Amino acid sequence: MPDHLLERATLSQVSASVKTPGYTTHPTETGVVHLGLGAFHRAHQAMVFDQLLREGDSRWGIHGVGMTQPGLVNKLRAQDGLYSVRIAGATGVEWQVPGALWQTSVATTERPKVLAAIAAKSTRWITLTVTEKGYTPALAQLLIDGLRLRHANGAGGLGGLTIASCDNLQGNGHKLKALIHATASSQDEALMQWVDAHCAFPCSMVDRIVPAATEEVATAAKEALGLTDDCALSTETFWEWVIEDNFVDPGDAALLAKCGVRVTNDVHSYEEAKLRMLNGSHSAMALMGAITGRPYIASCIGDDHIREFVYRLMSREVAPHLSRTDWADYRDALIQRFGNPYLKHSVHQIATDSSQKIPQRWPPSILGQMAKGQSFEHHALAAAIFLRYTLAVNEQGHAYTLNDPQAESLLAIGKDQVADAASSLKALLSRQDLWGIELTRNAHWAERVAYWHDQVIHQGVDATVKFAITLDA
Ligand code: CS2
Repeated sequence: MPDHLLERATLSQVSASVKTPGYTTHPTETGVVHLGLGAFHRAHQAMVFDQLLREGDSRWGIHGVGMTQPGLVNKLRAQDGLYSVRIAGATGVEWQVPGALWQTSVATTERPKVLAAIAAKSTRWITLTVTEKGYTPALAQLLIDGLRLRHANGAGGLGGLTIASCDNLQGNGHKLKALIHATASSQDEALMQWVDAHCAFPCSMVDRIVPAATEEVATAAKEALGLTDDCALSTETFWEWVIEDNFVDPGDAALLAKCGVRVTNDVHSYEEAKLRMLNGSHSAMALMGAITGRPYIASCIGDDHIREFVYRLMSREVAPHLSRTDWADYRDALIQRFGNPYLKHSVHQIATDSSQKIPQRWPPSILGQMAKGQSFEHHALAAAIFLRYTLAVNEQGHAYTLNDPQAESLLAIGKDQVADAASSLKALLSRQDLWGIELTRNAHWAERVAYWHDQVIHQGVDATVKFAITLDA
């Protein structure tokens, strides 16, 4: 097998079984600036834009911005923005090389390039996947500076932008717009008026399971492509993108819809179902897996008691508060998706930033159950498991790292939990940033988490989960 790198010059050598762009990947004029060039964007939105480019609409080439790490951007540059994606589902496996990534830059070291891209005439959209913890004043300042440049260039007739947050946050478009307004200085008043009048901030729900790249996938890519690909990704067949019908160019709605994107005025019901069912179960399983030594989500859902736990969590405690009525089908499909053997989705990857994820994923269901006087035992057990996770050592005695902006405070809370459970529980459950004000004041919640924590510490996670699913609560 030749040891050539996947790049524009070698694209024609890619094995015929692999779907390749089939259009000229354009070097400079891009239509979308994407902030947060992680695996997710490259296997989700970049593939939707690839579809639009395939249909001959050249306005969807991406300028991808890595927020901090130059490593991935350098690798992608060496490959002219090309990379392969293994798509695995019930019907088998296929490989595709999307071609939408035309330009790249790193926000920390190439800021002027990013600002110029936001201000460029050809740019129509900004999309963002900067993760939950990325919604900072620094992000807003980057956008404000880019928009200021665009506004200043506006004499030449530049329009506003559709700015679509695609992170797992409820009401993500509203949150981004509010953050920009809160960060803008008094000198930016005219700019903010222009932003309000000419830019659109649609809310979005995005869904596709895309684990971080691994060596195993790179090896499989070499086999499938006949070329070396240092940026190969693996994902599932399923994908969903639901976006609010709120665009600067109203014509974009029909174009996206044609590619399978759901354009609607009711993103909220999709967001809440996805965050609480998919992501809520993901966080619970990830923490269980980290403690019990299961490496992947598929290894968790593959065990009957964990699958039953997740099924009950979704059916009994999440579903009653959703406005999406087809939740039973959604739940069953999720359980299938979690079991996809190709994904090898690391529990430690999902447990990363738990302090930023849990607030969106669990409290709304817990509060919903409380309001109806219904049981929240599954979530209480999940919260107890989260506390056990902060011990940073699994049940086999192996230490693991807590990758979390709150790691220091969580480790301090968790370290004495075996000897002094009451203090750790009190410290964790009084954190309003995690649970919200109402839950921190709820004695019944605290009592149930303490009950499950005692079980987890003394019986272990598996025995406790097995016991929990025998309860009819
Ligand atoms: C996961 C998500 O890492 C995580 O926290 O729950 O990345 C999840 O895989 C995606 O939201 C699926 O759409």
